[in-house]
Amino acid sequence: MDNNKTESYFTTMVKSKPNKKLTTLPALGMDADSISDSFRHYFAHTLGRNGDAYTIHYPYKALSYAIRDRLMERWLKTQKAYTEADCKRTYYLSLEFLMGRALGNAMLNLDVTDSTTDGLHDLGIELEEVAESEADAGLGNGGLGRLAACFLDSCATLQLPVQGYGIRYEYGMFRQLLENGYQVEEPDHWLRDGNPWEMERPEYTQRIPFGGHTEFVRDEQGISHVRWVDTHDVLAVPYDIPIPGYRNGTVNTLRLWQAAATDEFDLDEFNAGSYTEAVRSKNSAENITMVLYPNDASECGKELRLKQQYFLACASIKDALRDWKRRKGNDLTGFAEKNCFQLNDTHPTIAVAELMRQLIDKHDMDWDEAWAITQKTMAYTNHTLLPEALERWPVRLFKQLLPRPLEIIYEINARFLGEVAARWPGETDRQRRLSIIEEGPEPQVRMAYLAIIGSFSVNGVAELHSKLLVEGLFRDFYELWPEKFNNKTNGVTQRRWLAYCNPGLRQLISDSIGEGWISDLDQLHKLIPFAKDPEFRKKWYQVKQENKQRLAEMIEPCCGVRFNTDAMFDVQVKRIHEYKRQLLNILHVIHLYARIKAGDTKNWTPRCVLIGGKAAPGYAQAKLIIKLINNVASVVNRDKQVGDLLKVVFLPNYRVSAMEVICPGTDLSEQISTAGKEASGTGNMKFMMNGALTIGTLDGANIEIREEVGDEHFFLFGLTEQEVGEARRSYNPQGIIRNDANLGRVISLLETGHFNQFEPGIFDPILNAILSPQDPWMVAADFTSYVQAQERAADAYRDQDAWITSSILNTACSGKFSTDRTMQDYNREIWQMQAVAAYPVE
Ligand code: 26Q
Repeated sequence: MDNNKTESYFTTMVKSKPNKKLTTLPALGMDADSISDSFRHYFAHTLGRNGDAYTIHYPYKALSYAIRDRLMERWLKTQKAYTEADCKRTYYLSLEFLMGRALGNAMLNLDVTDSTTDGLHDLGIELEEVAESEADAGLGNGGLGRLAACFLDSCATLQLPVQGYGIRYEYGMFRQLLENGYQVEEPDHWLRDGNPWEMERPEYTQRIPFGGHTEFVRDEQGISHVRWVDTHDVLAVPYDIPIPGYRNGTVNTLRLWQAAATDEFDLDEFNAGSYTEAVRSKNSAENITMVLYPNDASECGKELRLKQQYFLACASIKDALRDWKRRKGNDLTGFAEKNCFQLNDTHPTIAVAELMRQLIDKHDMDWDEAWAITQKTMAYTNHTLLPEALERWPVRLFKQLLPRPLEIIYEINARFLGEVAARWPGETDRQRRLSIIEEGPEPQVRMAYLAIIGSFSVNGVAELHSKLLVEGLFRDFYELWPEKFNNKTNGVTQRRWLAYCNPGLRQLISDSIGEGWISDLDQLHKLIPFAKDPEFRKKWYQVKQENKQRLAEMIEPCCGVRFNTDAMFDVQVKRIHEYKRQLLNILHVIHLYARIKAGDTKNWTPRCVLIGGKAAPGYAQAKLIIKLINNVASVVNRDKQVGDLLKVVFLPNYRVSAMEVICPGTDLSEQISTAGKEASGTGNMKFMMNGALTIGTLDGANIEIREEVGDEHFFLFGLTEQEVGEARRSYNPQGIIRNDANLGRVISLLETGHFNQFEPGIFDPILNAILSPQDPWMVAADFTSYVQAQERAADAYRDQDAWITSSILNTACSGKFSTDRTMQDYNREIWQMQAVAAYPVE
């Protein structure tokens, strides 16, 4: 620690000879009796509960501790194995880790689900009820945060020394309620009842500076140094969460930082006699990690968010350097060969400047040496093509909060622009375009540019996305450094997203092809021949029906609507955003309703449409789309003439644990973004893996999904990315409406207020958006082709034999979309680490 004031906050570390006795314990049993014994120990002795009356929370806690103990021994061994192997490590820096629930996942990976079920059963307790009482760890918005969680799972399974660094938000993603069809947000105080999955590690607390100013000082040799002084410091206290690999004895770490006030008083306040004011100011420090920003696609420009970003970057880099010095002493040569920082979007990108600062100001390195290390250790992943989502921070704010990192950014920029000028002499316009600082009345720091300049690798998250990045947003940088740019197509972990969430299908698959697919998803290819087997298809159908039943049972109490499992379950769950076009989906629902009302129901396929997702609290148009979905649902679901031909619901509070029930019970997966806007999508992969067919545009990873499964098992529609660009120039929604009677009928139902009889005019902003020639999302442009694709899907569904065949093939061809493959790609081409086994075999 670079300030002994911090050290006094905690007990000083005891230094003694290595003492093996302290940590050598007999391995804990994994059988039903051992687990039941541990469970009762925690329930009665630690938690002090008795068996006559208790809330479900206590069995949950007792079981979590029992399972955690079994992770702990493996965790210690894994960390020891990494130290002994002296291996290269990667740090995954992310403002979001959307972990969901931990208990079921830990039991699956430790292979104790069956023994635990039995052990608890003997005590008269149902495991399922216990596991259901766990709150989701919702420390993320959506795709990017869940991707980070899947990455950690795969790295532990592949025995890669990857550690996650994130923030321990006191409040995670808000809970979504509906009032009169409108989204209402409620705080998610997920830590209220304690979190058995975290270990506080106060001994690794770091001190994070903010504010103040910089000054030059000369040392005895006359060399000048910069000091960042008069700072207001905040402590970063780490909490570690175990990340178990799949049955391999490896347990990696997710380290989450929580802000705490230093115990130093503000002297001015104190001297002014204001003791209570001085104590109160602890709040402002602790506010830093209070809440996750629920904003998933636009930068918000809030000071507190920038503080969060620096807090994470500074604490994590200090921690990585501390660990290096613990193992290797003060010599930092070789650091770049043994460490890598993967930046999850631009959110932690201030780490580029912060690593430079720590190397130069704290480790006395010269600029060139520090820059060489930085450029060899930083790698950046981009997750968006929307220009409005590219992070920018006002220079003014930066200067106030982070004066020293800002100076370093200026210096990085000056040297970089020098290179640009040398390569393209006289091209001042190019220099202006490439500058990290965007000039204007309010100059801004472009975080993506800092990330590209400071990294040796820049990747997109699906083939199309990576291609569009180098052709568009980052074109100038690609011209300069083509070798930096690469693609890493996203994935999802099949442990959570098939083995754990779909036990019926897991059993059927494993009975047919063995269990190898759980750690080698390409083995699902072995299912292909089974698609021809009528007996197998029948079993596949039965599993799907059971999963649809389970989903229907989740929906009914929340939405008051009963889904008939004979109908096609048509699902779109994801963040609500105009580019994802939930609006197009609901327009199609209105079209189906209009057909029913017109008696046009020959060869009808009954459908149950499920839509779910959260809107950013400040995103009015997205919130209005939720209201429209709910209003349409209440008209459709009440209509006797519609009956079971069509049902529509908006499921409130979509989250990881809801998806675990939704994706196994889905027939048709809606992936309908405007082409070129969805970087990848990962929900699309979860659905495919669970045997849903996709209706989708040529966008993000949809393209690769269709390539893998074959176009006859995918319902394609819509303009391509290139066609979107061309059509935009003369886009005329009114003309399209005149030429498509179906769309005309839908629009007039909206215009006449059919879905808002007592709320006149509320949907005008939606109508205006559809009718505008400037509509960036081109909803009207794709309507006709979408309806046709929906008709193909409906017809296909009526041939159940063919549908099930396609369903099997979707699962069988989903091997590419495992994050195991994604992580192997990252490791081969970016991180270049050796795997390290903690146990020889387990
Ligand atoms: C930025 C600044 C200030 C406040 C919030 C944010 C912010 C937070 C979260 C901006 C963006 C996000 C999340 C983005 C995200 O989830 N992107 C998705 O990433 C997935 C994983 O790569 C892709 O599959 C999706 O296509 C992409 O939309």
